[in-house]
Amino acid sequence: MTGHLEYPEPSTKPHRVLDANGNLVDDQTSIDDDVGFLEEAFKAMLRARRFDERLLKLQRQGAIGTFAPIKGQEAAQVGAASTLRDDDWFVPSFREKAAMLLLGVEMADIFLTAAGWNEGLAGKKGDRRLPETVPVSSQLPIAAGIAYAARLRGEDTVAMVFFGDGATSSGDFHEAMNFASVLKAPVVFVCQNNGWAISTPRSAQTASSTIAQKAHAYGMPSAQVDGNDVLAVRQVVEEAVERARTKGLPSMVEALTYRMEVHTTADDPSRYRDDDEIEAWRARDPITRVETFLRSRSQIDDAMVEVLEEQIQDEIDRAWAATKTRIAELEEQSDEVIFDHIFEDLTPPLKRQRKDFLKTGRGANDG
Ligand SMILES: Cc1ncc(C[n+]2csc(CCOP(=O)(O)OP(=O)(O)O)c2C)c(N)n1
Ligand SMILES: [Mg+2]
Repeated sequence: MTGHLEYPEPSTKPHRVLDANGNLVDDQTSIDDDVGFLEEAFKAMLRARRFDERLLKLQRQGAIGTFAPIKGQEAAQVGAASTLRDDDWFVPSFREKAAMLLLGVEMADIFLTAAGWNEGLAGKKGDRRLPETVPVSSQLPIAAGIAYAARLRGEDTVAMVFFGDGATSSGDFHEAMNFASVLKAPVVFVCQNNGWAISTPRSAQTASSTIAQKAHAYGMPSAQVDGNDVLAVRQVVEEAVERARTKGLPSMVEALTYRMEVHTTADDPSRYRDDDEIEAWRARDPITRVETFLRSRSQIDDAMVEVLEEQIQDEIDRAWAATKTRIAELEEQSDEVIFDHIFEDLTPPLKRQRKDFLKTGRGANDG
C-alpha cells in the first residue's frame, strides 16, 4: 500500500493590509482606527532608519565597532514591539535596533554598546529589555525560560523573542519551541525571515516550505505575515501576545522581510546577492509604504516630514555628543571594570583574579 505519506502544509498566504504602493489590499476593510498607529509607526521607523544610517557612518569612520544594520526590517520590528506592555520581556538578537528604540532604549546606550562599552545595554539590573545576543539563537531558550518563570510567579507578562530565518536551523530554536509548548510558556516567537543568513540563502538553509510551519511540529500555532507591512505585523503579533497573556501559551510569527544593507559592517553582500533582488525589495520599502498611505489621507505632508527629519537628526546628534562625553568619563575608570557585568556575585576564581589584578595589574590565570 502507498499513499500514506503527505506533507502537512500550513497556509502560505501571508497576512497583508497595505500593498507595496500603500493601498489597502482589501478595499472592504476599514483601517480608520489604525491611522493614529500608522502615524506613530511611520515616525518610529524613520527614526530607526536614520539612527541606523548614523551608526553605519560612525562605523565607517572608525568611531564604533561592527554592528548589524536594520535597514528594510523596520516594520517587522516596530509592528511586533508595538504590542508589548512596559512589564513584558523583550529578548532581541543582534538586529533589533528599531524595536529597541520603540521600547524606550536610549540611543546613547546603543551608541555606547556599539563603541565597545558594557555600560551601554548590558548590566542594567531589573531591565526587561534584554541586551543584544550575538550567538545565533541562544536567546531563544532564555526567552522560553523567562516566560516560564513569569508564569510560575503568577505574572501575566509575556516574553517576545526575535530571531532570523537562519536561527531556525539551529538546535536552540527547536529546544526553545519544544520547551515553550510542552511547559506552556507565554512566549511570542518572532522570526524575521529576511531570506539570508549572512551569505546563505533561505533555500540552502532549510527544506521547509515556510518557516512558520516549523511551529506545527511543536503543536504551536503560527502565521506568516508581510513583514514590510507594519499594521499587518502588529495585527498578527497582537493575536500571539493576547494568546500568551490570557492563555499562557506560545505562538510563532514569520515576518517576510529583507535586509537592504550589509549583514554586518564586516560583510560585502555584492559577492553573493544580485542588485535585481535588492531593487525588487527597495520597491517594497516598509517606510515608503506607510508614508504613501498617510500622504494619501493627508495625515502628513512635506513640511511635517521635514520637521520630523530635523528633530530626528537633532536627537541623534545630541545622543552621539552625550556618548562621546560618557566615553571620555569611562576611559578614566580603572581596568578593574573588566570584572563587572558578568555575575551578580563573582565566582571564587574570578574573585582571586580580581584581587591579583588589583595588586599586580594582571589577573592570575587560575580558571
Ligand atoms: C552560534 C553562532 N554561529 C555562527 C554565528 C555567525 N553568524 C552571525 S549572524 C549569522 C546568520 C544569522 O542568520 P539569521 O538567523 O537569518 O539572522 P539575520 O542575520 O539574517 O538577521 C551567523 C551564522 C554566530 N553569531 N553564532
Ligand atoms: Mg536571515
